[in-house]
Amino acid sequence: MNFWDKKYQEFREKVRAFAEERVAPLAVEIDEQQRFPIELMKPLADEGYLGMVVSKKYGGSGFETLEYAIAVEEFSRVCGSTGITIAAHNSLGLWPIYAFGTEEQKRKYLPRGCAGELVAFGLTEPGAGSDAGGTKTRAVLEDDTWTLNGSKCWITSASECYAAVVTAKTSDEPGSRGISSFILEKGWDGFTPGKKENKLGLRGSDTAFMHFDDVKVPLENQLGETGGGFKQFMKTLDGGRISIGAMALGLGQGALDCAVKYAVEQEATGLKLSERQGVAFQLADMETELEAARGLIYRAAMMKDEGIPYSANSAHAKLFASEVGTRCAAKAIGILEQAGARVGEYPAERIWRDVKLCEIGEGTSEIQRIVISRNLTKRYLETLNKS
Ligand code: COS
Repeated sequence: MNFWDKKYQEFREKVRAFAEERVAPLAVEIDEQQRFPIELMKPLADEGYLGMVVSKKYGGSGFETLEYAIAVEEFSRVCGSTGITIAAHNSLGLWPIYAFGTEEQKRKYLPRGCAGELVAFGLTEPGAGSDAGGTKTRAVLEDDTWTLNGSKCWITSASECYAAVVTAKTSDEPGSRGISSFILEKGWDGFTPGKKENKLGLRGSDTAFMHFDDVKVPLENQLGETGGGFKQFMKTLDGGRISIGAMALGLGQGALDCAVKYAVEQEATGLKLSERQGVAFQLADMETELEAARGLIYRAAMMKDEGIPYSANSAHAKLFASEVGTRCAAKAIGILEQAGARVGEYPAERIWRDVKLCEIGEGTSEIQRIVISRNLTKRYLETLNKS
């Protein structure tokens, strides 16, 4: 598998054409209005973009992770809000059901999800963000029914989803050990979306609280074994981080494309901006860093599909790409000067607001550094033990 194969180039062209035609025209409006573009869900699903990580057996489009990363990159290049909606639904909503669900759960929930009804992922809580083991949402089992109480926050598609996978504490074992996970359906008594976030960026995506008030969850909706929820969600985030890296890469590429166009079109004192070294060198640095990020993301994607442990690799990809994306957006605004500072005129300012959130969502840059450094020391200690 080589990511420069014609197959992937053709796939990218196909996604780009769809993204330019159907998504790009909405990007400014949904950002300004903070409007979730519900009308895009069916066309996206019809093209297979809302079931990318699921096999055809369960209604998905069965793409490779590399193709999925390319798609998220291309959608994010024109609209970060659409990028996060696709990424969160595929990686965080569908994937845990696909990876850990029973046959019945897969048959029940995946086809609807792949057909365009969103699935959300409820991990973060007001008091448990980076410390995911600090979950306070509680589930108590009685007569084959769990009763859930608590709240989740910063949940992508919390208001728009039809189902959600969520974690809750099911025993008093300390930290991560007593956490289990569940599939909940919208419309169940006591399961309600809460206040919508007024976000810096990704304003056309739906981010809100989720509340559980004595929600009755049948035993058959428990996902995986009791006490296994934390590890499931960590594995889910390992995959999700590839797609957040791809989002940041697409946003950074959008910033570079915007800066190159401006630098070629604008002249100052008889020279095109692109002919001035101060600008040209910045463009060169942007492309170099984006290519390096692309390599990390595609490598992690290929490792996932090959079954090679990739936890640290997806953290490398997410950490590097999100910080590169932010640098590229800031440079693009600098190159555009006043035009870059005017809201809504060029995409650079929107990209800068959107891509900053890639440094935070699905684990902050500091969390990625924890994941990477723990893997590093673990590998070193394993080498010592072998020698
Ligand atoms: N895959 C499989 N298992 C994993 C894992 C992974 N990626 N990461 C951790 N585990 C396991 C550990 O091996 C450990 O297992 P044992 O108890 O059997 O030894 C268990 O899970 C607990 O792990 P750890 O001790 O590392 O947990 P910590 O509480 O120290 O937390 C971090 C680890 C900080 C990495 C975790 O809380 C985290 O990722 N936080 C960020 C959460 C996040 O990204 N939130 C964004 C939400 S989505 S917008």
